[in-house]
Amino acid sequence: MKKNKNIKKVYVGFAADILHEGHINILKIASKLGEVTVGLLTDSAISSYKKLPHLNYKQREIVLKNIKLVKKVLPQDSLDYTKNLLSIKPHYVVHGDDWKFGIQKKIREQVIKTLKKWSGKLVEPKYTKNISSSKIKNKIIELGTSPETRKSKLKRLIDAKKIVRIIESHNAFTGLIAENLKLIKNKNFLEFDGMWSSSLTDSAIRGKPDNQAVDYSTRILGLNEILDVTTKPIIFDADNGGKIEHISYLIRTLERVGISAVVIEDKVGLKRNSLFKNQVGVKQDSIENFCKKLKKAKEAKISDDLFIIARIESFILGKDLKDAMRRAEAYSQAGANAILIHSKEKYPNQIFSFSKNFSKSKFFKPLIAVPSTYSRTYEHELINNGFKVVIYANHFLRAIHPAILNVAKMILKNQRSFEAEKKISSINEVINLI
Ligand code: SPV
Ligand code: MG
Repeated sequence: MKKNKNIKKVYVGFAADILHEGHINILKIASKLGEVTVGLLTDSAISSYKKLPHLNYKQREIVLKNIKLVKKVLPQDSLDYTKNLLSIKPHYVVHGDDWKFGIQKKIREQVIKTLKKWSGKLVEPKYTKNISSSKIKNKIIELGTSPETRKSKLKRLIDAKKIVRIIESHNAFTGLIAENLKLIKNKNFLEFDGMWSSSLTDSAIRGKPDNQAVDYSTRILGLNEILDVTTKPIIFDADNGGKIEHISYLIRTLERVGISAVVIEDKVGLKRNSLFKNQVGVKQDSIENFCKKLKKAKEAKISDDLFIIARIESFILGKDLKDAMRRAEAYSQAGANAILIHSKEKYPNQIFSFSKNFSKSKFFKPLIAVPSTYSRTYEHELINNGFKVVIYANHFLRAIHPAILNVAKMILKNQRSFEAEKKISSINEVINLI
């Protein structure tokens, strides 16, 4: 059958995570103008300006393809419409008039400019009031999340984002800050993507050294309080995973509560924090033994969504790139889903030479950096050097420490708390956080 040349082409850009009557209204208007192609934003396009969608691209595509008002669904891999518009050359683009302001204003201007090239038109129906995906999503956040949904988020973020930004959280209060803080900088939406459950800060808040004196059960009790009030994914620092005979129980417990990733480091014996200057007496595991541990951990997990992350301590213990590479390839073959390459140098040269080498390996896995000592390093440098996850491993604890000391000194010195008022949040601010 010949294609009817008089049928007009209509383009609609959608994230379409939670479809509501506002979307249907747009589609009805669009389908009256001609055949509708939906440019469906990919997960990575969406996460460039707001949270990862609840439904992944494939799930959203299925829903849209089965709506009779829609003729075709195509991926739109950036917020900018230009690439798709140039290839389709639609007669019309339809979008709610809400994008005249805010973060999408520039995108709209670019659409108008592009459409001009073939005299295409922008049609902007009035925005449907009191309904938006963001409002529905906030309601969902109030309801919380399920372990399954939370667990799968890290893997999805790694697939969708240039870099996944993780911050240490050692209690529910800091968890809430990681969960809720959002910033717009140069029209970019910025937030933390998830939380790091650190052995160092979990020990420090209990007044104990980071040598596994605080056992897993105690740490998981604290973790539960964070899980109660947040929805973002959590990476658990499991030190060396404990005894090989016990590791499957740890993995199962963590998976059951909805942890997204477990980091296991290749050290043996009494644990000492990796950032300690003196690492005398600290031993690295043999490759063979550590691979056995990784395999056990892999066998214990139920779903592919849970990441087992192998942490390489070669650079911490003064060993060279060759050693780190040998381990990375072996750990990857043993089933690690990602590699955390640790370093306590002031500059990232060590980990960058590692990533350069490892990226050429057929056993390459996503890389994780912990820039505690090389804190001058920007996230864009990590991205350019092949890193997928950055963990700010202890910063909330280090933020609290000087603040508390300072206020404690002020109260002691002045023998009243008035002077400290300007250094602390108001009671209202604290109440409103919760
Ligand atoms: C932690 O935060 O407990 C870590 C990272 O394991 S480090 O302190 O650098 O060892
Ligand atoms: Mg640790």
